[in-house]
Amino acid sequence: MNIATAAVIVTSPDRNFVTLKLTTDDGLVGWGDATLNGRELSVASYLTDHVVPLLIGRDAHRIEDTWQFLYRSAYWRRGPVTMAAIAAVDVALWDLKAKAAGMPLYQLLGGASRNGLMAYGHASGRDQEELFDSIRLRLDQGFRSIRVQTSIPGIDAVYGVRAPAGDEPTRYEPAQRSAQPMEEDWDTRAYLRHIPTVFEAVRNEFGPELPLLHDVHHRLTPIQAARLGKDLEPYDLFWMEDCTPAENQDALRLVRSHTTTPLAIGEVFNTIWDYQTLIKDQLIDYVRSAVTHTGGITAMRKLLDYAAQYQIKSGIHGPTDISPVGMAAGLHLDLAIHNFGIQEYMQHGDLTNEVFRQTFTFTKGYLHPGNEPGLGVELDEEAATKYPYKPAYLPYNRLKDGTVHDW
Ligand code: GCO
Ligand code: MG
Repeated sequence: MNIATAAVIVTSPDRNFVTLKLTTDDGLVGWGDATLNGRELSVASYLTDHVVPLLIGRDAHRIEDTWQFLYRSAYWRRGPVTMAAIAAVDVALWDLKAKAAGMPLYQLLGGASRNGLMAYGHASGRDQEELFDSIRLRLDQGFRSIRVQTSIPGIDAVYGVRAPAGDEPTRYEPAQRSAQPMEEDWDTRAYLRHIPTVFEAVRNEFGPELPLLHDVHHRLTPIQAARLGKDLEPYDLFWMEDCTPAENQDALRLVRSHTTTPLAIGEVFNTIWDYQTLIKDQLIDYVRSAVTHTGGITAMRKLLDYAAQYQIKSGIHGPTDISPVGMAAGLHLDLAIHNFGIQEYMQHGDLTNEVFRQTFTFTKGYLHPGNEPGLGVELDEEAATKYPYKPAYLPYNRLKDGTVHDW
């Protein structure tokens, strides 16, 4: 089973996606997700210019060897572009191997460790009424865990809050199709004052059972994050996510020593090394990496097995900028590992679902990758050509005095 062709497909149904298609000499097709939000064409070029020529003629069964070859032979290791490119190759090879075996991928990873994967949905609102409506909508859709984000009085646009009324009420898409990133504003003191009042209101309305999550999106210093974690303790969060910018792993030591609110981190990490201190010193509770951005199934399996030794669980990143191919890869891994925690499920739009034909299911709050051989996702190339690439950027933040802050 040698690789005969490798092609990179860029398509923009509801948003931009980069997909790698590998074809073997015996006619099997494997898919890998290489989407890096706002920097899509860099990964497409990395693959087309530097990886595709190396793949032709290689034995598609040699997944570990191909991973090591791509990681080590580049000399320049790590980084989101490199690791997304390696991930795409790795996931496409796992798709091929599972198709060759006639099994869903999770079977090759050791088989199911559970019946389904608890997923959390996103709720947000510009005020309490909108937020409560949004939570009710997610509950009606079957979600049993909810991420809560709200507007902050005094701040015009806040991460995670859906577009103004008139748009589809549940759709939140962080990247905007435009030539320049949108500018948003930020005020940490206003945020720290407001958020605990939101969770108090949500608990009072929806009761003590519902798992609630919150994404801080890298906005705080360690001492600010420690305070927020403490202030949120009465509301029993499932996790507080990305509370500080992720580069400094030791920052979490200070947060950890002040609060029992569980901590999740890592959607912008791309290797196991970004977690080394966090895991061995048990500074976090959940690993937020995406298969797509962390070197694929091969690397994520090692990362999550390492985390398991320290009772740290998975919380795989599942926003809309992970394509259905990347999403399915995460679901197969989630089902197989022992230390599954929760899976983010942001739900793709109709156009995306037209381009990527999927077999994973969402029933009563639980995801399942399905039982088709491989990943269970096929890209419809004809449909993909209808949606050419459109430049889109994530927003960025400035403080009131104009200083650039973390988005
Ligand atoms: C999440 C994330 C996303 C990111 C986006 C950036 O927790 O789902 O924070 O919404 O902002 O994936 O590309
Ligand atoms: Mg996040």
